[in-house]
Amino acid sequence: MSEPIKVVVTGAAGQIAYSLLYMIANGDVFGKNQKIILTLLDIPPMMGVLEGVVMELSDCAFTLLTEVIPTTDVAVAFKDVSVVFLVGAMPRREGMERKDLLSANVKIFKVQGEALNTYAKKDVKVLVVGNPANTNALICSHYAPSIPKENFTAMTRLDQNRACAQIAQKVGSDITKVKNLFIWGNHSATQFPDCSNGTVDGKPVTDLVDASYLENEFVTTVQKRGAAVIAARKMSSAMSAAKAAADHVRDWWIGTQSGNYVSMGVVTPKDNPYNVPEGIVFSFPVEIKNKQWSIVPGFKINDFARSKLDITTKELLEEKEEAMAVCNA
Ligand code: NAX
Repeated sequence: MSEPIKVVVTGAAGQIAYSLLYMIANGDVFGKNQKIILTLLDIPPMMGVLEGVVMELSDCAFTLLTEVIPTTDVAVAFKDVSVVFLVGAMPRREGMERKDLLSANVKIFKVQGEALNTYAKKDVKVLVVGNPANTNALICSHYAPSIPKENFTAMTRLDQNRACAQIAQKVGSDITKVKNLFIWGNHSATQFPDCSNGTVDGKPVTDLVDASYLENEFVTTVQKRGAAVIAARKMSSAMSAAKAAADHVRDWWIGTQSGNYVSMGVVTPKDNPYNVPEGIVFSFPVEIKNKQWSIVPGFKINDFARSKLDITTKELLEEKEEAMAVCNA
């Protein structure tokens, strides 16, 4: 059994955390041999609810949990932390687009970036789930200059999982046979879910499903899936978001399998293989070895795909500008 690691979940009294905490404490993310000190950060009005979550974690009798620390203090939460799930933010409600949330939420991620800079381990791994996730991750990293930019990522794994589920249903396949569907760009309605490199049981998706479905209905279904869940449930995706956060961090911690890549929002490096502008958080196909991600080069980007990448890039550049203006105000 390894030494315990400190893991923080923010928004710990919220609905995504309610599913996510179970997965972390049960060993689904860091493995069944990794003990965990679980720190739960939320805001003062939620402390009563959080107390109930702490009781339930206790009542689950998880063998891997060495300690559970509920707090409202970022200094307590982030001190010597190894892994952070930044979930806490104002959620999107019916009829709201993610842009509406930007100015409220970006300030939270500025404060949390500064706190991570001061208190966290320098090799801390940070996953941003709270929306607008890509731009929040960028702001968080910007205000934590002592931590490498590679250590901040944004979640597009839910979109990837949604894309895989749509294709599995379309061709009548077991989901485990669907590989290498990627999400490019922003976790928003401009994201580009891309099947052009995907396979089902080793066969190209493009040979199994007609191009017009892949370029139209498939793209919009994945782009608008979050809104569809809100319309049906009157609340945003929670169980599926928690599962995706667990998938994202498990792959970051343990590594991806050879030839089976995953989508992650990462701070774009200068010379990235897909000519995306430097310094935005953009979702690419990545592989992960020794807890380091790298963008997988060489996937074909046809004219249709390039036009989609350009749209989502434009949105991310605009969000960045807006977010920096809010932070500098
Ligand atoms: P909830 O409203 O259920 O929970 C959010 C929690 O965050 C609340 O308990 C709230 O008190 C807390 N919070 C607010 N400000 C905080 C702060 N400064 N520090 C710590 N905690 C704070 O929302 P939930 O459904 O759990 O969603 C959380 C976030 O995930 C939202 O921003 C939502 O939009 C986003 N999502 C992101 C997804 C993605 O794929 N990247 C998909 C699902 C989800 O929509």
